[in-house]
Formats: sequence, structure tokens, C-alpha cells
Amino acid sequence: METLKRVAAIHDISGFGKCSLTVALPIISAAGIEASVLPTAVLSTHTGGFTGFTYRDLTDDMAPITAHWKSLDIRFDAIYTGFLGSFEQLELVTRFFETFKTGDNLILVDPVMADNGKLYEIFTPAFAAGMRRLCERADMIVPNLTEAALLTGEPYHPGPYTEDYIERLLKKLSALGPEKVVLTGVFFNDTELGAATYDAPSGRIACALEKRIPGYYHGTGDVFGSALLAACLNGFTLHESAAIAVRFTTSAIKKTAAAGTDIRFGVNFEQCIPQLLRDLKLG
Ligand code: PXL
Repeated sequence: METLKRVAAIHDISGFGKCSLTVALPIISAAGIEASVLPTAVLSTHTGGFTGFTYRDLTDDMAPITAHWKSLDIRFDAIYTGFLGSFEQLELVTRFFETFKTGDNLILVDPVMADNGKLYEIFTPAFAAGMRRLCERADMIVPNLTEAALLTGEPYHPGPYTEDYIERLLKKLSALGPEKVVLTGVFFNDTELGAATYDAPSGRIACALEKRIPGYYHGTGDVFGSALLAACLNGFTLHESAAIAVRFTTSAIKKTAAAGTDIRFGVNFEQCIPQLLRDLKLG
């Protein structure tokens, strides 16, 4: 019998707006992987464009949850972190890695903190330095171009990018520690957009691109990261996994654009799950 793989997903729950855990849970579960969740905060909505949202911080619960899981001798095939709200949470996640890292599990850090050349309003440059230290402990990271510039000290460019710039970023990001880097929001012209991958042990660099859909859609980083992880845990190579995740995210954006949905409300990934499962050879 095939064993069920298990992920520890460490993100907030934004009740409305489809990002973080409300995206990671359904995608990981649909892909035949068990998801355990360590919620870092509960918000009424995400912080991208809404005002007046509630924010219940769960920092005080993180160490007790970690200790309880350790006492149960739970093992994880992957640990997946996203939006983290404070230095203290960065520290607690570092402890979580130390507690649950094994010789063969995967630590995936999405350094959620910035986009379009700017840090999200709630974060400071010092937090970016803290996020860099967390990335040093990851096996795989999935920054966008803005986060990559902040992590490496390279200047941010709005694009289109040159292959040289992307290659330099990928190698500098890997030099921080992670063997595998997936850079999102990569484009070399106005017609295509996607992700670039670097697998340091093989030295392979590759790009997975799809037709570009204009506009900015919220939560796409979490849709992408969750699908990427689901593909990696289903045995696909880094490049294959990125290609599957780019296709899934692009399809979700396409459906959302066609429906004219408010861009703060997240993307229609739900109706793209059948396609994801076919790409994962599960459906
Ligand atoms: O999708 C990233 C994310 C997750 N959680 C919260 C956010 C954001 C991005 O803005 O605000 C609360």
C-alpha cells in the first residue's frame, strides 16, 4: 500500500480572500497529501487591499503546538511556511525546523514579505533580514522578484528580465543555503510569464512560462507554492513541478480574469483542481 505523505503547513488563516491556509489546505489535500496546520494568526481577510481587518495573533500557541506534536512523535515529509507576522514567529519557526528536520524531509520557505518592488506595509527592512536567516535554513525557497532582490541585495528591476539577471539571482539565492530555488514572476517579454528554477546539485537552470494575463491577482504566490510542493511530493522533478504549478496558477488567473472578480478576492483555483490532478497523474 502506498503511504500517505504529510506536510506541516505554517501560515495564517485569512478567513476571506483565498490565500495562505485557505489555499494551501485544499490544494495539498486534493493532491493526496495529508496537511497538518500550525496557524500563526486568524484574520478576517488578508491585508492586501482590505481595511479594517481583524487580526488574532497566535504566536503564544506556536511553541505549545510544536511541543505537543513532538511528544506524539509526528513526522513530516515537508514543512511549508508562508506569511509570518513578526520576528518572534521567525524564531519559533526556526525552532520548529530544528525539532522536525530529518535527513530526508523538505523544508520549503516562501519568504512572503514584498511585491512590485515594495515591502508589504506591515514589514520593515529588519524583518527582511530575519526572513533571509530563515531562508538560510530551507531546502527550497520560492521568492518573487522583489523578495529575491531583498534577500540578495541585488537591485530590484520591474522587468522584462535578462537571462543573466535571473541566473545571478538564482545562484545568489541558493548561496544563502537552499539547494533548490524557484523564482516567480519571471518574464523576458510581454507575452509570457512564469517561474525560473535552479537545482544546485545538478546545476540545472530552467524556466516554465505560460501566456501572460495582465493585472495583479492576490494569493497567487500561495496557489503556486502549494501546487509546487504537491508536485514535488508526488515525485516530479523541480522543473516539472514548477511547470505544473505555473500552468495551474495561470489557469486560475485566467478564470478569475474572465469572470471579472475583484482582484482582492483571490483566484479561482478550485475549478482548476481537476486539471492539476491530471497534470499530477492522479486524475
Ligand atoms: O498571500 C500572502 C499573504 C498571506 N497572509 C496574509 C497576507 C498575505 C499577503 O498580503 O496579508 C495575512
